[in-house]
Amino acid sequence: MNSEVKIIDFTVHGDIRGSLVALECTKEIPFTVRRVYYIFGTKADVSRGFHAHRKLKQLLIAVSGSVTILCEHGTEKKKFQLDSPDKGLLIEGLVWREMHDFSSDAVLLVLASEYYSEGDYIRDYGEFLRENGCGG
Ligand code: T46
Repeated sequence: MNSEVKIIDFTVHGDIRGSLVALECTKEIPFTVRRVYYIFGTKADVSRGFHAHRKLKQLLIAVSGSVTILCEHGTEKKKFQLDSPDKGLLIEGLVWREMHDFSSDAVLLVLASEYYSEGDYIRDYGEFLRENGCGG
C-alpha cells in the first residue's frame, strides 16, 4: 500500500464553556477505527517507537501537552510537533516513526485501523530500509 504522512486540522466547536472536537470515521478519520490506545507518563529524556508498520493506518493526537514525531518514508524524513488537541497526524502504510521530547503532561491518543498485531511491526531499521526500497 502507499504510504502517507500528513497533519489533519480539526474543527473546534468552542463557546464560553470551552472547546470540543468531534471525530467521525470516514470524515475526519479516513479509516474505520478498530483500536484506541494512549501513551502518557513518558519522561522527557525517553523516546519511543523506532518501528514501522506494514498495513496500519493511525491518527495521532496530543490531547494534552506536546510530543515530536519523526516520520520517514520513501525518500522523505520529517519532524512534526504535536502540541494541540485541534490537530492530528495521519500515518498510513510503511512509515518509520519515532516519538521524542514528551512534555510531562503529554497524553498521546492514537486511533488505529487494525487490532494489535505484532506481525505488522517492522522493528529493525535495516529491514525497513529494504522494504522501503532504500537499500540497507
Ligand atoms: C505506534 C506508536 C505511535 C499492546 O498490547 N497493544 C497495543 O495496541 C499496543 C499499541 C501496544 N501493546 C503493548 C506492546 C508492548 O508490550 O504495549 C507495549 C508497548 O508498546 P510499544 O513498545 O510498541 O509502544 P511504542 O510507544 O513504542 O509504539 C506505539 C505503538 O506500538 C505503535 O504502533 O505506531 O505507538
